[in-house]
Amino acid sequence: MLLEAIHHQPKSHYAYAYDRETVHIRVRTKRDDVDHVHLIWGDKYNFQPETITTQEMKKVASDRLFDYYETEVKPPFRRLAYAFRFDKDEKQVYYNELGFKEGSMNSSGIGMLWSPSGMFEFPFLNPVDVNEPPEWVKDAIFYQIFPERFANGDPSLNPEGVEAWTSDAEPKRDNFFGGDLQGVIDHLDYLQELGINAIYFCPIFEAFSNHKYDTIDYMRVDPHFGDNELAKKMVAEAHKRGIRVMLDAVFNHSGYYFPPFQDVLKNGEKSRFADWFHVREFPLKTEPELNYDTFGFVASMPKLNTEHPEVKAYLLEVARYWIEDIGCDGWRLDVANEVDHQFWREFRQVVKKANPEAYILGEIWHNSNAWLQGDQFDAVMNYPVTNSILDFFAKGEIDANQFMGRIQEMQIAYPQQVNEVSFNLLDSHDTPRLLTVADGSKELMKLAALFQLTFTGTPCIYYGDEVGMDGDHDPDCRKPMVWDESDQDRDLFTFYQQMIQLRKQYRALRDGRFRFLSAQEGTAYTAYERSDDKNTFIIALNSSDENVQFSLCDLKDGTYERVLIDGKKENETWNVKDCSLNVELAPFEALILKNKV
Ligand code: ARE
Repeated sequence: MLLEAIHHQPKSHYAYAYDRETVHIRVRTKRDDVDHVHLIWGDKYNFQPETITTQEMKKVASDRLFDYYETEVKPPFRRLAYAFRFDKDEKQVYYNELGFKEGSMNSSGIGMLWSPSGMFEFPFLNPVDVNEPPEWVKDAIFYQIFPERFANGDPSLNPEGVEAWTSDAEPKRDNFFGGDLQGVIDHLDYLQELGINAIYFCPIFEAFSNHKYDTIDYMRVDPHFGDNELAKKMVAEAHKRGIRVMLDAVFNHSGYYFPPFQDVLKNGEKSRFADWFHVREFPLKTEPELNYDTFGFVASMPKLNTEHPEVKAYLLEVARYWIEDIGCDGWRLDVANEVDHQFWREFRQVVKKANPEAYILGEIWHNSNAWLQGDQFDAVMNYPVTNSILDFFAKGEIDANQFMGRIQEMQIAYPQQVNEVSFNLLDSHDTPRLLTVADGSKELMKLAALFQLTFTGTPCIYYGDEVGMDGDHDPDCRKPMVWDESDQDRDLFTFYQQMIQLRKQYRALRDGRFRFLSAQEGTAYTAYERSDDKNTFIIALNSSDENVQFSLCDLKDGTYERVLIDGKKENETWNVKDCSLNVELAPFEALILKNKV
């Protein structure tokens, strides 16, 4: 047993409150190194041999190097003292805060270990500290809209020099096509037909550029998009159709034409806004290098000093206004990891007070645990999962075993309630489109989307993917939406519609348990199970261009029916006997089986 590989950290994603009565405990071991792991737990004020419970932990994830075990406990007095026991062959090793001890519980020496002061502790489960993301997000299927490119509903608002909305239009860094909020309202029925029930809007506030990440006025809808009244109407119209609305908060930096920044440019040190930004010396200059902080090295995006009380008060009022007065359901936070944690803690208080059900989503491309402890964000844009899905299904760069490792590594990286509302996207306005990443292969695109739509977490579809739009890196991924049905891929639309419908119909596909059933080294096929108390789905996906045959084991016996998606016509029945099933898949085939009830 490699003790050096064993890891546990109290009060972290290894030991956290899942809800107001349940604590999840996890521990890591070297991969394939132990036979069993047990959690030994009791009340920290009554930790006696007679009162402690020993319960087996379940192996829930494995990556290349490690296995991860998990169990849940509902401590009657909301507090815990605990230790672990690892079994391998005849050997037993105990592990608590004092370290490791070999032997049986009664053997000499172990007694020492059992003083409560040596145990790991979960000191108290205080309800206010429980990370409780809004329930609705588990059921949400988001659709991302880049407002300048979705639909032009009011040409009278067009910016000067607007270009024609054609299927071969070429998006550039600085050209405009005239998309607006009326255009969105006009197409809410389309979105309803597709089945999505939440929209993520890229910024809609007044700004200079076509992407609007360079805000001029945070309290005002961009005049080329409409006005605040129209935004309110749009939100109400969306709500009528059961669609929630999330806006983009660009609080890390303002735009160049943000009046306080203009004032600093003009008045330098004497400006009453001089401390609103991070200026190293006055007057401001951009050559030979910037003497103020910005987003990246973009001179037109000066970084806001979110520690400054006035800046804070201003931005927190913005946060409140769009939720409380306009009725929006959440915020996506731009460049979230470069803004101070303290600001986000206060932001959360304000937003949740305005609407306790609001969703707070950080834009962070990396492991984000520091923001996901319940005091800042509900979730982050789950780019590590995006990249794993793309690398396996769309690019074929990793095998099933590496795919499983990377997916499970992310699942174990966060508390489970965070995974349940993680924002799982396959592309966005910042990346090439899914179809382009899949090198134009619709079959591979469908497999990636199928995984996304049957996986734990909240899926988001980038506008136009559902009708076969392609596009490379920004700005190419921001083409005007294809509205002419004859130019739309209707087969793809139907596929998305069916998958969305399926996810909406079965809770097991949203927040049910997820486990891999097949993920062999060197293979380009995988299988997994989603299940809850009622339904069990077995899903097998072949992203290779060959017929494949494999067997699955450790399944629930019974009769399963094939779920008919993607043009499959025949009704098929499958039997799982002795917990196993043989599967044969044609090239790029997807098989979804559901237990017959
Ligand atoms: C424009 C051009 C780019 C050019 C850039 C620099 O389009 O091609 O490289 O200028 O001059 C917005 C616009 C962009 C615009 C940018 C600057 O949408 O079109 O780029 O402003 O004017 C990192 C950040 C992450 C950020 C991405 C882009 O961590 O927060 O970079 N994403 C948000 C938005 C963007 C937005 C901004 C930030 C600025 O979603 O749309 O850009 O408000 C790795 C790293 C990540 C990195 C990621 C992507 O994985 O780990 O940290 O994200 O790559 O680069």
